[in-house]
Amino acid sequence: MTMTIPSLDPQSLIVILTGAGISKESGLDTFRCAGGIWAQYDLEDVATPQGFLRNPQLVHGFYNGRRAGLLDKEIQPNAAHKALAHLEQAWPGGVLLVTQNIDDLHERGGSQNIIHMHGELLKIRCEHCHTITEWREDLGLETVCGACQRKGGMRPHVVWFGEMPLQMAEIGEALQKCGLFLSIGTSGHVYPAAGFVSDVQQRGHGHCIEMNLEPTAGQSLFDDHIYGLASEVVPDFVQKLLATLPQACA
Ligand code: BJW
Repeated sequence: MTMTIPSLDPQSLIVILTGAGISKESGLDTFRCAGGIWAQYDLEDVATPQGFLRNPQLVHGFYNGRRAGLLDKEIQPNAAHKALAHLEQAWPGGVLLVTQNIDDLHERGGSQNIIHMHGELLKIRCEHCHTITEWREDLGLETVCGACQRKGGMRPHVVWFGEMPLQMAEIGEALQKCGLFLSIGTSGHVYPAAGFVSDVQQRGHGHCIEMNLEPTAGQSLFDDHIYGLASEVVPDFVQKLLATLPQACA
């Protein structure tokens, strides 16, 4: 496969948006692919505040299952997660990784500068006192908040439809100044993440590349496209991008 490598000032910031596709080869389901999560569950039931009010047990069961799945020993970061961590260590201008994923595979792959804009599966939040707690067990209506000692108010620390994604100001600032925007393994159906490419393009500079198994709905907004498995195209791209650095940086 031929791959266009942009000529990029080594001091420019790289912003990377990732979605469920990057974790697919680690064994986690995507949402909208055939047989994916939304083929098994109605998103209105499990990924909206209204669904949680209607049937909290169903929502807790949904996230308890996914949390247990994530903690399975078989689920490990793949070559794409690791390559992005390597890029973060080696790129002089800095890398901000914005993930829509609630798994912790980027952290386990070695990335440090991460924003989980849709929250984290291994954290829970108290709706009474808003304390966020790391959590690796099942969660339920009986779970007591370790901070305020009340029960019945604990929920997964995730962002459902209709809720505001996290750290939007920081993301917006980075999108305003990045030299390269990479979108990896996301279908581009969910906003505001799907609009990040337009935010970069509206500035009139900043190169945008889509990496996915196949063209997405927003493909025409990107300057370049790299199609293939994330575990193959991402390490290849990172290696080639780092090879453009002057010797003193590399
Ligand atoms: C591979 C691969 C491999 C596979 N290698 N690739 C009408 C118009 C516009 C917007 C709206 C509207 N009505 C409502 C809205 C807003 C709404 C929205 O976008 N709805 C759309 C459905 C229309 N958005 C919201 O409500 C958000 N909040 C919000 O907008 O607040 C107001 C606001 C205003 C202004 C500024 C800022 C905010 C909140 C969205 C919350 C989304 N939550 C979820 C659940 C989180 C917790 C959980 O995980 O359970 O987030 S939904 C789900 O979708 C999850 C994901 O993060 C998100 C994105 O999915 P993703 O990652 O793209 O996965 P897939 O499955 O769709 O795609 C996978 C891709 O990988 C595919 O393309 C494959 O080809 C590819 N792939 N294998 C490479 N091996």
